[in-house]
Amino acid sequence: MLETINSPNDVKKLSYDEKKELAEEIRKYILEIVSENGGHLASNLGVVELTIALHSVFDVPKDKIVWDVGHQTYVHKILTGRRKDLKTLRQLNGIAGFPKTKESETDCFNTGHSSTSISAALGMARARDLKGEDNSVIAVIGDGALTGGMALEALNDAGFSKCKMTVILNDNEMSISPNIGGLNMFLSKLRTKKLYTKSNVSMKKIIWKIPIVGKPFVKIVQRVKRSLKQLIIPKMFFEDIGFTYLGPVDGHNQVELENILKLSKQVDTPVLIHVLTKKGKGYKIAEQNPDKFHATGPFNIEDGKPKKQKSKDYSKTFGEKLVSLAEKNNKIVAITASMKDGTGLAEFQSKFPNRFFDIGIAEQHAITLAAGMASQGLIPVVPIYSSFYQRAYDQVIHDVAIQNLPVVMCVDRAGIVGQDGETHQGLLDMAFFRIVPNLNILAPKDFKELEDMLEFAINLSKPVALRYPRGGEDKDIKFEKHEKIELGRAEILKEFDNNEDREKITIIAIGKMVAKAVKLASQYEKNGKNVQVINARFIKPFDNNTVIKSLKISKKVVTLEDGTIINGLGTIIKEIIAENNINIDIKTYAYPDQFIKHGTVDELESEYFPV
Ligand SMILES: Cc1ncc(C[n+]2csc(CCOP(=O)(O)OP(=O)(O)O)c2C)c(N)n1
Repeated sequence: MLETINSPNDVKKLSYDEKKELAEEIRKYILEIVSENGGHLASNLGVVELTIALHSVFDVPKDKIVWDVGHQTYVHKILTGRRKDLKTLRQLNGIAGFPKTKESETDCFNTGHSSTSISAALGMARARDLKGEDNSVIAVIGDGALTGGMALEALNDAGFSKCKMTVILNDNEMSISPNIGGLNMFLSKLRTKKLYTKSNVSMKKIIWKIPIVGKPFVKIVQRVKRSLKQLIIPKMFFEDIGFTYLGPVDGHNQVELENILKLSKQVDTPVLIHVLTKKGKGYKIAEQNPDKFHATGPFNIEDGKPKKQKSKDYSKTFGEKLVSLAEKNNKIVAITASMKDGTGLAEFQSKFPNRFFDIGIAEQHAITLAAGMASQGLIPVVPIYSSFYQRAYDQVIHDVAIQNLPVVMCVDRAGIVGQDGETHQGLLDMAFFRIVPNLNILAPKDFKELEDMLEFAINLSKPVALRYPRGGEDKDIKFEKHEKIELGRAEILKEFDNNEDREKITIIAIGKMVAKAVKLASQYEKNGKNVQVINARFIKPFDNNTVIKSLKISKKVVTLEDGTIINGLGTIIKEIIAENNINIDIKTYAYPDQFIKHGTVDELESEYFPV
């Protein structure tokens, strides 16, 4: 069956029995590929019937489907002519793990970060109306993504707009971990409200039995439905803010799904369809461990065990050190924006449940919440991935930095993250944080330095951004030296050999690139140069004195950093050279001013760094 599907038109021709078979084959195919390449498994297994239904009822690219986060688009890619290409999923020059307009005209909007779909879809719907066109616009958003502020801002606007559009709420009760929050409590009432579900089903039966005889009829039915629902559920949030609420519907029942989608097409105002799905559907091990199989590396299908054992990484090192510091200091609290496991906070949560806060996919709220706590004497530690810190930029400036509050902002996954690609690369944080007054910005060269820096940051009583990369330490370089961390002090890892005439070269690096600096130094030494290696440690305050001393006696300076070439370490050194009239050659290694595609960390680093 799968071999015959090359476009959505092929899906439209199938009977319901054939679609059932297709769904099974798609699950098998996705399982095979993700178990080889890694990727987002459980969310994709959960949306198989929903995606088949969408492509049965709507016509892409004329109709627009905006996938929130976009991690659940493997089925969509299979059905829109990329079945064979999916084998190259997330590989260098292969197809992306998220929607890409460049990849297919059926991907109408790029996503990767959560909670953007309703805004984008409303934008498309308004554009359609202004242009006098008549296509459908659909946002598909998970219950996790609905906890993000942007989604709520967009619901507020969309409901009031009266604009024709459909929001599909894909409710599997999970974010990456079990979903949290008041909205989740509200949704669970909708999921389980027996009375409501019953009446809804009979209402649907009435609607579907009567042939659709035009829009006026639908309007009357809507009005009747709304008043009935108001009687049954006193606070029908979605309806109250301007949406027609349809559902809940079983997200694995092909017939019901397609009927409700067809019905939604008849409504001229915003519609929200509440679809209940099971994360990991069809693969028992993922159904039982949906959080573990949200995103996974390669694994054995038979037992779900990873093909490669995960070694210790920076996030785990951070988590363990935080627990040991929190044991001695009860002012320390930890906040996560729905990324407890990814950021290494699981142990903290189990040891200090009262001091741990999972606040939903809400990075902006996380930072202002932390600022509020810090204003009352607590020491909030907030690990968020670098690319998601982009969301909280104004909160870092307005709520933390201006008030000089002691929030420890841990910038996890800083630098290249690899196969999630351009939306997830953490290449901008040094550049955008550097210009924020009052902020202290640090990056460790290895695990031990991360532990020391975390302790330093917690005791500093000032705003700190502490950045560290995805993965583990450098495989080749083991650092023996770990000088005490002092504010704004660099560490000289290797001094010049004195009394020598060999050409002097200063190599300055920060974070994980310090290991590369050491390797580069030995290459230069083999070529007869006299090299000094400086571990900058701080981007801000920067250790001008140590660096100027070294630059003044060098012929050349080389900088290495895992961030954009603009406004990072290289820029700092150029500023120092210009301001102090130093006559020196400079070579900067950093990422170019571009969005960096997907590929493994090693593949991408070797493309941009010499060692
Ligand atoms: C701004 C932002 N923060 C965090 C993430 C990481 N993230 C990716 S998917 C996800 C959970 C999404 O849950 P939901 O929307 O319910 O989709 P599901 O996977 O359950 O289908 C999270 C937290 C992200 N992509 N964007």
